[in-house]
Amino acid sequence: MKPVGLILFGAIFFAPLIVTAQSSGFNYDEARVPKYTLPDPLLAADGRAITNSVLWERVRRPEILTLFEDQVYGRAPRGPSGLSYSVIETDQNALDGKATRKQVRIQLTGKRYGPRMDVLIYLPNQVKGPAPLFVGLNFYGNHTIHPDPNIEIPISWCRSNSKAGVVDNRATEKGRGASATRWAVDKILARGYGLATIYYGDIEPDHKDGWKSSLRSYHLAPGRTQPPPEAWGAISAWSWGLSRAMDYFEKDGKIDAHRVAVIGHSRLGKTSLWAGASDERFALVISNDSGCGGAALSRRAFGETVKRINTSFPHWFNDNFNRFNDNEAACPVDQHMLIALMAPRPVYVASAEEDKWADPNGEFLSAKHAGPVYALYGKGGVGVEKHPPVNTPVGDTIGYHYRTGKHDVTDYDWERYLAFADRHFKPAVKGKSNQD
Ligand code: GTR
Repeated sequence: MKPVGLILFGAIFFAPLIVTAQSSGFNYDEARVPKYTLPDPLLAADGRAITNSVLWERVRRPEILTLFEDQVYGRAPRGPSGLSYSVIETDQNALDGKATRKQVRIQLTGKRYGPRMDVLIYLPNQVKGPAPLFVGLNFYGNHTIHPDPNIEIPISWCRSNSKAGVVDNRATEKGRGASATRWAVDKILARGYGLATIYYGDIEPDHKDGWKSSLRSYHLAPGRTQPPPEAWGAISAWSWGLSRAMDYFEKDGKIDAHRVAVIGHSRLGKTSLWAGASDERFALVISNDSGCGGAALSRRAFGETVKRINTSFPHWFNDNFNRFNDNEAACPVDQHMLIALMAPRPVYVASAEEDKWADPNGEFLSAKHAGPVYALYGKGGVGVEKHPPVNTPVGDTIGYHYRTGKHDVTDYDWERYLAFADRHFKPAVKGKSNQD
């Protein structure tokens, strides 16, 4: 097969920095998207055409994964050989008896000291067997996702945000429930799913020197004072933390570790995608408004660009990714190949109309161009050629929607994710699917 040679023409909840729906000096005009050619996910480095799922899994998938490790997110170390954790709190009668709450402390080095993260878990009491689960990182502490007064408040560094109750870079009581609109806890439980969340700053504080106090510093080779250019960046560290949560889920008999969906918003959507790509135990992957370095095609340079993201957030990706500043075409991968790494698992990409910074069309096109890899498994992709209208979900094993409104996670998004999970997971409690 010949290279496809696709020629194409082509803020926020308490966001940390001012994330605007549009920033000046960046392109928001579809007519000004540069011409670009996407690398072909089905063409191996040695020129071989990848024509079936065996070749994909043996040859091309490992190649693409390695490219993303080396050039974009960085190579993460293996997890610790033994998982060191303790259940620090549990209540079988939480949320008016609807849920069992567990708070589990995981030591990230595998030893009894050093960096640790707290996992908050709600499991639906009406489900008798192991429950399927959504897991996602949060921005300001587990206590922000629900007003439940028993949720532990993190002790790790937090980005300034008075609305989220952060004082002097520490979380406080005032933050309880501050981001509850983004976590449809009641809906999730009523539909028979559990929910687990972790404060991402427990894994690594989100600033350029955050790695020095995080587990990344525990993995520096002797004699080194900086991670090497291909080493893991913060996104990779955060997704590594999600994998450690998965290590725990595999040990908890009340959780169905084969039906865990990983979800994330914005930078944490970039993280959920990388977690799903690098750890195939995640059975379903959701990207909510993840944008540049997440679902959006970098080559479109629409809204946030590679140069801009590497400049604003030099710690998110590995140092090699800087090579593609103003030079996206030189990158051997683009983000449709990241989506393709989920195949044949279900993956959902969501965009919002007012979130131009994240390039909704670029997010859609990534989802669409991952389709040929899903086709190797006989699975349907987004199922449409053109970007769908607002509030019109599409897709089979690759789901996509374009919601009205801003950069956020809303009940509308959760309704779609629950319907998608219902379709692919067949949970114990039947929900009315709003998508079918
Ligand atoms: C912005 C960044 C986006 C997105 C967002 C967020 O400042 O430009 O890529 O990640 O932050 O995470 O809220």
